[in-house]
Amino acid sequence: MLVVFIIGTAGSGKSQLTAAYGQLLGMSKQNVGVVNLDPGASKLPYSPDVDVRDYVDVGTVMEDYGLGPNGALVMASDLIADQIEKISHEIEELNSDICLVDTSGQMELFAFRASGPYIANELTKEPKAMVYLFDSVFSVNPVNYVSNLFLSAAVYNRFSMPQVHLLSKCDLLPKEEVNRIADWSANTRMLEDSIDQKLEGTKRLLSRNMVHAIYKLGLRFMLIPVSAKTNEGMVNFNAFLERILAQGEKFTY
Ligand SMILES: Nc1nc2c(ncn2[C@@H]2O[C@H](COP(=O)(O)OP(=O)(O)OP(=O)(O)O)[C@@H](O)[C@H]2O)c(=O)[nH]1
Ligand SMILES: [Mg+2]
Repeated sequence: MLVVFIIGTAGSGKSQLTAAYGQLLGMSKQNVGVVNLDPGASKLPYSPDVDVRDYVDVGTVMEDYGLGPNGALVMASDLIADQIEKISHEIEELNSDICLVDTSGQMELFAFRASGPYIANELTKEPKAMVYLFDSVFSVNPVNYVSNLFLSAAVYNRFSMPQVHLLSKCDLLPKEEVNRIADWSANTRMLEDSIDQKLEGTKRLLSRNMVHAIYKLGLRFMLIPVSAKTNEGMVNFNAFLERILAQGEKFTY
């Protein structure tokens, strides 16, 4: 079994991608398991085989501990970590070829608290990969794009797992914009040109230096445009994931 975590900033399309990719894999006769790891999810576009909401209820946590919604989500993440053995057992019982794990709406809950990497490690000893989403509309502005680069690098640093990068919701942008953003990931010079054209003053200087820092660290990747709505790019994404995993090498950066 291979376990694929879907991660990204709030609203970047994690749940829709989980649903669409799960469906696509199902059509190719693969045995797919889908796990919801987001305790705060209200409605999901798929029916999860394993659901952390069966273990932790955010509403109850708010009441029991006298917390607001965000504090309750933080607490919920820690409570999930306490239940990891049972959740892990449920996942094993699925006996799937591939298991898709939809993560918390608020990325920092999963990525930047101690419980996230703990959960990811303990959930399964099977091979794992991380799929990091760049929201298309958000990524049009080079400042946002560069900030997201840093976030994705921070996630890589936290989890040290093979990491694939997708440009999600690509149906929302004209083709030229999508290609331009994809080009930024392939060619730093192009990103620098856009920064010079679109940004001024401190933002330009800072963005340039941030790109250099990432470049110097050797943290590089290709963004694959995908849409969970039209399924554009999904086959490409699947092939990429398969190829890299088959080679058993790190496919990030
Ligand atoms: N046009 C378009 N809209 C999308 C796509 N994927 C997601 N959306 C929309 O973007 C919004 C957020 O999608 P979700 O899949 O819920 O995103 P998420 O990252 O799971 O969100 P949270 O878990 O709340 O952080 C919803 O309104 C979706 O309908 C896509 O590929 N194309
Ligand atoms: Mg979601």
